[in-house]
Amino acid sequence: MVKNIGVFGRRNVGKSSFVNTFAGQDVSIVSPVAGTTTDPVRKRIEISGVGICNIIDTAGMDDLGEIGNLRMEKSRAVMDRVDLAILLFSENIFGKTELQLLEYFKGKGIPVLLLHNKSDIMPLDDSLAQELNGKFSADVLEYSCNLSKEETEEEQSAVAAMLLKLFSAADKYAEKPILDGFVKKNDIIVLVCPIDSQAPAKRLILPQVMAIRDILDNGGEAVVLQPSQLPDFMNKAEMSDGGLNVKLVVTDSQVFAEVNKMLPKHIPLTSFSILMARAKGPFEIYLDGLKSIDNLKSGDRVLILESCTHHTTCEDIGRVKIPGKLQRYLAQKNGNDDFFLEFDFVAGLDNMNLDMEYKLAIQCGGCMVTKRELVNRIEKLTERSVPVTNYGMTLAYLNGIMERVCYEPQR
Ligand SMILES: Nc1nc2c(ncn2[C@@H]2O[C@H](COP(=O)(O)OP(=O)(O)OP(=O)(O)O)[C@@H](O)[C@H]2O)c(=O)[nH]1
Ligand SMILES: [Mg+2]
Repeated sequence: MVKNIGVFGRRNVGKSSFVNTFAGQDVSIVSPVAGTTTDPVRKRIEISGVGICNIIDTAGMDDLGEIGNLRMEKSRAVMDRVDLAILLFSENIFGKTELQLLEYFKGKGIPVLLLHNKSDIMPLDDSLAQELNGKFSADVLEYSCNLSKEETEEEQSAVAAMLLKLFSAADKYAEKPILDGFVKKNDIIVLVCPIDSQAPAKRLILPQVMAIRDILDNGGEAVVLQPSQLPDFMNKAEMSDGGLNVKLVVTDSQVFAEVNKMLPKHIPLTSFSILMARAKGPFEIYLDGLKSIDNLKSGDRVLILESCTHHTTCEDIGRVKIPGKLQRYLAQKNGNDDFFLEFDFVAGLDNMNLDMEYKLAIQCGGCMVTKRELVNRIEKLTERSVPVTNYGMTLAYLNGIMERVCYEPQR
C-alpha cells in the first residue's frame, strides 16, 4: 500500500526545499517569499525500507488573510489523509503553529517526525530537542537543504531510517478493523450469534457489534442469525437468482463445530475470536505459538493471561475450559493419562513473573485493553523466547478446526 507522507510547518521553514532534496528532483517551487506554496504538491517516491510513498508538500500553517485561509484549508485536508507527518521547523522556533500541528497528529495517532531544518545556519538547540523528546516522545532530527551531495545522502538515510522506525511502530500498534480486508461493497457476511445462557442480557457482545459496524462501513450486508437459522438462510441464499454473494460466515467459537457441519465447505468460515486476535493481537506470533502446543511435556508450566477481570465467560474459558481441554488433548496425544501441566494465571495487566520458565503463554482476546498494551506485554514474553498464543486460537486448535478457519481474505 502506498503511504502518504505530508510535510507541514509554518511558511518559509523550507518545506518545499526539503521535498525537493528528499525526492532528489525539483518538485516544488522554492523562494524566500513566505507563502510560495499554495496548493498541496505531491510526488511519488521510493523510500528505502519503507516502499513507495506519496510525499506531499503543503502551504504554511501560519498563513494570513483570506487567501491564506484558503491555502491552509487545503493543507488541513491533507492532514486528514496522511499516514505520517513530517513537521518542519527551523531556527529553534517551536511555537503555537508547531504545537497545534503536533497535538493534532498525536491526537489522531498519526506518527510524526520532527525535522529541524536550516541547521546549517542555526543548529538545533539541545535543550529544545530534549524538551520535545521528553514532553511529546517525539523524535527530532537535524536537517539542512544546503549540504554537499555526500552529506545530503547521509541525511537522507537518517530520515529514511527514522521513517521506517515510525511506520513499523505505528503498524505494530494499529488496531485493524475486525473484518479488515474481508468486506467489499454488496458482500454478504453472515454473523452467527447464539443467544443462549452465556449471552449477555439484551445486548450483543463487542466483537459482534464491531463486525456489524465494519460491514456497514464497507457497504456490505450483515445477516445476523442464531445457529438454528443458518441452514434455512443458506438454502434461501442458494435458491435465489444467481445465488447470493455470501463471502464469509463468522460464528461464535462455542458453536463452530455445529456451524461447520451445516455450512457448505466452499463458504469461508471463521470465528469472532479469531477475527479479534487478528485485528488486535500480534497474529503472526499467535499462529507461531500454536505450534508449541504439541511440544508441551508433562509438568511444563503454562501462563494464562487474562486481560479483563470482569467477564465471567472469559474467566471460565481461561481458568477452566482451556486448562482442561489442553491437558486432555495432550494426555490423549501422548497416551499418558497422568499428563499434567502447571498453570499460572495473571489477571488484568498485572505483572508477570518472568523468572518462571514458561513453555507457553495463552492470552485472552484482550477486548478491554488497547493493542499497544497487549503487544507490549506479549513482547516481554517473546523476548524471553516464550511462545505466545491466544484463547480463541487455542480452542480452535484443540477442537481440530484451525484448518477450517479462514483468517485471510481469499482474493
Ligand atoms: N540556509 C538554508 N536555507 C534554506 C534551507 N531550506 C530552505 N532554505 C531557504 O528558505 C527559503 C524558503 O524555502 P521554501 O522551501 O520555499 O520554504 P517553504 O516552507 O516551502 O515556504 P512556503 O511554501 O512559503 O510555506 C528559501 O529561500 C530556501 O532557499 C536550509 O536548509 N538552509
Ligand atoms: Mg513551499
